[in-house]
Amino acid sequence: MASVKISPNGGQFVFLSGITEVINRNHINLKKMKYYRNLLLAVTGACLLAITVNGQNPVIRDQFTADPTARVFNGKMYLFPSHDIPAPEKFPRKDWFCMEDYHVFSSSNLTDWTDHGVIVTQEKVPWVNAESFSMWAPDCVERNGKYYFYFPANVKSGSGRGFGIGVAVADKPEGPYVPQPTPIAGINGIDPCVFIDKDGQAYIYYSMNRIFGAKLKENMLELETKPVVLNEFPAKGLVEGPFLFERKGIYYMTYPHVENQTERLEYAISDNPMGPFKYKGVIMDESPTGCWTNHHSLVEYNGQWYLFYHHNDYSPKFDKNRSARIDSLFFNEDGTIRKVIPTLRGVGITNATGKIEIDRYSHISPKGASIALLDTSNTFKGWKTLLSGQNAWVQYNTVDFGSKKLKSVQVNAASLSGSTIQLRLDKPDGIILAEVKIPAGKEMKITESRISKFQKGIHHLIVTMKDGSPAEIDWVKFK
Ligand code: FUB
Repeated sequence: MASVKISPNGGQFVFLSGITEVINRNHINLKKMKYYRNLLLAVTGACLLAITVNGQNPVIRDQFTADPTARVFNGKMYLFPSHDIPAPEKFPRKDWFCMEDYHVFSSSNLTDWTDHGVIVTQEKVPWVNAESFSMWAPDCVERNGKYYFYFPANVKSGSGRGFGIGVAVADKPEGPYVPQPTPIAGINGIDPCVFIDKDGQAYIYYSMNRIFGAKLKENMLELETKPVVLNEFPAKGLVEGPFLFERKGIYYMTYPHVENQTERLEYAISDNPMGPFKYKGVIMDESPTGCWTNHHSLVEYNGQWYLFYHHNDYSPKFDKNRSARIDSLFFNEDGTIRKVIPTLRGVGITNATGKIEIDRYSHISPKGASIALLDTSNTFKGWKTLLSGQNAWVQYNTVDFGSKKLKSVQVNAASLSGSTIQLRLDKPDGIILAEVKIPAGKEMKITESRISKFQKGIHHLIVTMKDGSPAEIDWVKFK
């Protein structure tokens, strides 16, 4: 049976409507992939009309999305992030987090996300100080067909102190959500995480330098027990953003902690949702580029675990405007979590007939290849790939070329004195699908070339510099 061997250091997993296939460290069975791809198309075909195509990291590409809490409801992935915005005139702290509302997003394939719009805004919550722009990390859980959205915000002066945590209730994950008139009594904190155990007992966790935990009443709106500090977590270096989940009888408390310079994601385990917890290790190291916060959630979807986290991709100079990312996450046999190395490629399959943003690469040649923003004054326009040296390349994993012969390829690129690039399959010296001559010129231009050796199915795409002057490539698309 035909198979493709993929280099061992890519970490790419493929989401296939109910099935995930390990691409790395394994051989991909192409027949199986074709079957699962067709299944994916059949299942998602009906909803493709209403969605925006936004694969790769960051996953939401038209606004900032921090603190991503992901939850699976009714077989779909829902993303409840907080919504960073650049500080408006009326918000005096230009160097601080600034958030006035929440959106919710959903996806069936983790590649195409629908923005369902604003679900809660500071203007419409009776207890929230509507000038505080403090709608920080939220969570959402379902109980008995109702959706409970938990969010922290500054309380109005006179009605309490600092941060309260409120609840807004809906009949559907997309809303409409109706905020409760008051925040949960007895809580002063941020970053709520709500967990319902198998016996039906609900717990709320939150932070205020330390991690706190308490039982919630069945109505999900009031505390059943007084919050206590969960003492096993570091008292030195900020700890926040608790996220608790259960897997195979183990309760995992995962949290960002500043051990050194900036937050890294750590975890501890217990056999009880209220601990005591035992420290087990690091899930994700500190940001290599200094984004001070990292906020996360872990979720299993169709047999694969994912880590949702954030990074300041669209705001490299100001780390309080962040964007949600997703990478696959794996457990060892003994229940410990393997460290996740952040990727640009993220998760999901990319269709060959859409624009393939190769700057979200899986691998890059050690020399002669780099990425840069297309427009530094509007980062949401995305990035371009710069290929300068001969044989410099980028590899973009898991592109679906489909089953029908594709005849040509379009490349949006610029090259001052002109250059030739090659599109190869599966490895940097893999078969040449097409050669594209980028004409001399300063501006990006679409050039079309014929495909000489079409291959069906899912492959990794490699774009290599053959010769000529440096090239800037925006996207590649097959027809
Ligand atoms: O987004 C504001 C705050 O930054 C969150 O509440 C923290 O977890 C950190 O990500």
